[in-house]
Amino acid sequence: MSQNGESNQKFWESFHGPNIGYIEEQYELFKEDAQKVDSSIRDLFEHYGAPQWTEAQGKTQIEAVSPTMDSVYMEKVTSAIKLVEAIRRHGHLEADIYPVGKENSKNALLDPQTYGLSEADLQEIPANLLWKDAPVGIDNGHDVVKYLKGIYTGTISYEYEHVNNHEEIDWLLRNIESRTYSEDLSKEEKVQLLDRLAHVEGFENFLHRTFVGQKRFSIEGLEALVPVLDRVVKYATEDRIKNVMMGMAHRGRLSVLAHVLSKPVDLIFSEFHHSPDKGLVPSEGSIGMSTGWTGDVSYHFGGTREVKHGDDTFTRVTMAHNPSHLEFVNPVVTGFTRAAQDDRSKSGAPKQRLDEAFSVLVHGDAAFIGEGIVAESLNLSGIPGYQVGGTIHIIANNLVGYTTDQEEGRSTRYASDLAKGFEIPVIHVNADDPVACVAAITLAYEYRKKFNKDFVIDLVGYRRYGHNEMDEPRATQPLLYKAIDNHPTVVKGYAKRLLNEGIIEEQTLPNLEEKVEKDLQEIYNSMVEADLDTLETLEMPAELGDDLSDIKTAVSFQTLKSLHEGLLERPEGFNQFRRLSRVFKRREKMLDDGHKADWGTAETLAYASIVADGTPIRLTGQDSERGTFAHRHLVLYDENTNETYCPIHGLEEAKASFDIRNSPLSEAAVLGFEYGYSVHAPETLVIWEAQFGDFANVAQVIFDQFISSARAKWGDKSNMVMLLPHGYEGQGPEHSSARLERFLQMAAENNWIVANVTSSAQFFHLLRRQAAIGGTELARPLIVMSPKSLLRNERVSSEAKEFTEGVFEPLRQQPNLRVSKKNAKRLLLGSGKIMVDIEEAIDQSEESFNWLRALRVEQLYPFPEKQFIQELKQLPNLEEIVWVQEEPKNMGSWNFVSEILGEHLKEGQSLRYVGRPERSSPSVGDTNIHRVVQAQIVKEAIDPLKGGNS
Ligand SMILES: Cc1ncc(C[n+]2csc(CCOP(=O)(O)OP(=O)(O)O)c2C)c(N)n1
Repeated sequence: MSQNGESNQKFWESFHGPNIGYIEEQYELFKEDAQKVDSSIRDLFEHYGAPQWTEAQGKTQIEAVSPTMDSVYMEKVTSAIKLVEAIRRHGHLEADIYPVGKENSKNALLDPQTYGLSEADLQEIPANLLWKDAPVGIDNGHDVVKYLKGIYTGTISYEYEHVNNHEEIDWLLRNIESRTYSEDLSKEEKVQLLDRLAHVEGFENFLHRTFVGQKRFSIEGLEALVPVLDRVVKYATEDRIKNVMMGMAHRGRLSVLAHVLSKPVDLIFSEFHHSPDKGLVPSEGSIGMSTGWTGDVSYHFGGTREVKHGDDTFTRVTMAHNPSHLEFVNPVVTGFTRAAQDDRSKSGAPKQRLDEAFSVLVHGDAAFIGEGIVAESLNLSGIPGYQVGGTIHIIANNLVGYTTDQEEGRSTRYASDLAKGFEIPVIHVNADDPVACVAAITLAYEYRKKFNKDFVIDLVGYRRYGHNEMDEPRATQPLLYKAIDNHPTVVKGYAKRLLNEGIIEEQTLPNLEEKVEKDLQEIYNSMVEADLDTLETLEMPAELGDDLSDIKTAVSFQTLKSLHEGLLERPEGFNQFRRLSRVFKRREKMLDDGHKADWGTAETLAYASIVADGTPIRLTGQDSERGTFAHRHLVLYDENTNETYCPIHGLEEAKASFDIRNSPLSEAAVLGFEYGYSVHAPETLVIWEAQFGDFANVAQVIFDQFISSARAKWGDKSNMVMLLPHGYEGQGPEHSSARLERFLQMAAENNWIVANVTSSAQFFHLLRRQAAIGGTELARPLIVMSPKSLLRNERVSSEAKEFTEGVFEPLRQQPNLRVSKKNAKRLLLGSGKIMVDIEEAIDQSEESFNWLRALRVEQLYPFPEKQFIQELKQLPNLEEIVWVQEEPKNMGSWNFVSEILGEHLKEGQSLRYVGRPERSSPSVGDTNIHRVVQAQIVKEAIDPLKGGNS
């Protein structure tokens, strides 16, 4: 109910005699049951409170008037209120948002006749009955309808009815209807806007003429995107926000890089010059120049720009490098943003500072609604571990997706409709009206600043050329392109408007165009000799060749013990779940003589020691706080209060933050986010854990386009860790394999490490080594085939001295074989759980195995070839090398290792595979069959009689 009694009274006083009775009747009904009155009348009572003339004036006037007249008039008022609401809600249906190719027709929802209202009816109704904030000069219902239609059906239109927060709706309504952010640009600003647009158009024209037949995915038809992004940078700079993180696809990227990111145009020219004639190349692939050594095409590169504040501070604008795969950059950019916002310098959870950074994402209209990663990414926007205080989304809507029309591309009215489910306000704005576009971004910026929520601007323009400049769109969109061919460019249209307003002269635009062209030509001419012909070939950084064996990862017993004890302490009064207490009780002795530390303990100690070294950690994944297999328990719940406690936060020794989060049920967006976080926070050890390893394939694009190749393409470094539970345990085709083969197939140029380790100490050292390379040239990601049943297997537990003395061993001895090297006839090699199964079988066997030597390949990539050769040298009587694996032959490591192993065979020696045959599905479904097959593999691997393939 309104707080302002005086204005309430004024409102009710605007009702005239006959209506008072009607209102009173309605109010009596309302008091009985609010649902008994029409919703629009109910709104009035809820908003303005009880009618305030009730006692004083009411009765006498009612008697004087016929009740029929009351209700007729009130019906009109109610209808008019409905019409006004319809304009707010459905105004976009008639809005002038399409520059060309489409037009909104009159809509019945916005027609007074639909509500039984004539112009005269509307004129009879006082304005403030329909709109309490009606500005001066808006006197009656007819004025209100006209005015609001001007606001909601012009070149800018709004959708915010799906937002369920009253404060937000109220803010939006007030600011939209009072045109708070519909700036009246000054004369000077208008001319500046024209100048900017002329530069954008001139730049595109120059590229078009100079680099004939090359793809550039021109911005033309959506030129207003540049001044819109200019505004974002301006506002962020004024607010001294340290980072603006941008992400966008190919469309208009070069113009944005040149104008918003200030990428030198000569650099862009040079990249074009080095590209082959892509008319002959069907895909978007080509060689360009970059900070990586294999490079990428020019319209995938990002850039950074620093805008000074006048002192020694600045706003850094970053455009993320982008793969061709549309929209997958979105979570990567928000990951950058969160990394910039989080203060990780102290123990405990990081402190998020929203004013450090925010994200702006530019989307394609077809891609925004079509690609599922968009929904996944929007779902992160309100989740505590992932929210970034609101992202501004701009849909660069050019009506067509490649050659696909909207009707073929979506089931929704607008490309932006997906955003509505996330209660994100939407503006549709006509890209031919640059002033409206500036107003749209201003409102979006202010909304984000106030509510820290996402905002979508659907920037509706067109595409002057085909999908790229060599595509002929007239073959697929003939009518649209007839219209586009006859449609003036935005700069021409805007210049005409300024000419009509008397702001510029006839010659202003031609002069401007000539100058832009001349300047670009001069830059081009001046660089032809010097720069255009020098193609720099880049090499992989030498540091990536380092095998990381010099990194010390052991921790002194004293430190380890102290951390261990600290981890087992609980805050005063914390009621730990009783059954869990038994788990922690068991852990108490694990570092003592004669005891061993299990996987969960070793992992926790690794994290504890890493934060004690001053390196922050962020660990996320589905159910990662507890751990899918309930081994981790790094977030504990008080049995009585639900309060949580993370033992790592309680450590006195911790010098950096530790963040652990259960992620939403997403792989692609969450992995993209974590990857982005790790690139932007190189000093942090970022870990993503898949629920089961095979679900990682839902994030395949992030592995292919970012994690495996971003450094070679773009120079982006990451040391992030991916824990992918893997192992054949009879759980069927979808819970067995993390598709190890795919990671090995993509392994090259030390792009990542692929490991499958079989002791808790090995895991401890591996994690610590990974933390140590963060932020250095040595950095590279780590893929771990992590355990499931081994988490509870005594055989993988390690003694304290393995933590205090050891290092990570890429190649490891099978523990329970004591063969003399001279006698060894068979060298059995394998990786991961199968080697533990074999260890068990050897223990249970009567056989002496004095002919068998076995090694575990704990790091599959880079393959520990040096150590392997060393080993071979000591086996003079070797007859065969056997590779054993539990994955089918066409999967797992066989295809990868067979080539390496084969190269080292000496005369008379053979290489043999033991494992499952080639299969289309990773495993059988029946547990019993699994057991039989698994046992056969183990048996054959250690069978003294040589055999063929199992
Ligand atoms: C994941 C993915 N699928 C398909 C493509 C091929 N492709 C590149 S652009 C494009 C059309 C995109 O349309 P829209 O999102 O409207 O952006 P526009 O190119 O029109 O600016 C397609 C299908 C791609 N790059 N990425």
